[in-house]
Amino acid sequence: MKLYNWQFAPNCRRVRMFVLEKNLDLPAIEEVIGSGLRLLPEYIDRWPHAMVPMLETDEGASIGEAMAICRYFEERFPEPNLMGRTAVEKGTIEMWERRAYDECLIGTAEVFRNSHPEFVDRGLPGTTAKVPQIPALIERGKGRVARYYPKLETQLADNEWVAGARFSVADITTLCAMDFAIAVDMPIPDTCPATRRWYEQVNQRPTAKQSV
Ligand SMILES: N[C@@H](CCC(=O)N[C@@H](CS)C(=O)NCC(=O)O)C(=O)O
Repeated sequence: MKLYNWQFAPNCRRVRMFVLEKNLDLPAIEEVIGSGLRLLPEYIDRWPHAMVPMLETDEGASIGEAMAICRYFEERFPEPNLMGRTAVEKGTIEMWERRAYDECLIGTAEVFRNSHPEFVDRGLPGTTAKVPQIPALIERGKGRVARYYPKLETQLADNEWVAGARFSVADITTLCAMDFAIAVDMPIPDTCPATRRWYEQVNQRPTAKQSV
């Protein structure tokens, strides 16, 4: 088993933290990022989807998409459960996981990719075609993250963890997305005390540091 990885990338951290929360050793890691924050050409030849993370399984399958890789581990190693047991729990966890990804992680990625000098003509991942940066997306991404924080705050004011009473993959994606937002200068607002309480709590888990 091998994980094709970019250590800084929030989507790769989602997988690393998930595996560590399963009390598993990380798979062999191959770092596939080269100079200029570009994926190595030999990796793109191997995986034309041109994104990380990607897991090569013991069965010889190649699985991309962080949540698909997490699903693979959840099915193979069901305990501890991180994706829900009942229908309601599964739906609720997926809902909050997806919100963290769409609104916080993608919102931040829009800010990062459309402003960073290494991403000129690389406005989107997943292709070697030239995709120009669009400066207007910086403000749009900031607005998306700014609107996400109060939604999460409302949820965390009434719940210990992102999807309810117990830790789940929704907390993992939320932490990875939020640390990306913080790194891109979109910290937790002062108006979000429950989110700050959660952030401190989730950071006490050993996997929060081990996955960085
Ligand atoms: N939907 C994918 C997104 C993966 C993605 O965007 N990966 C980024 C790193 S976080 C990437 O591969 N970037 C390569 C590049 O920028 O060239 C997932 O959830 O895994």
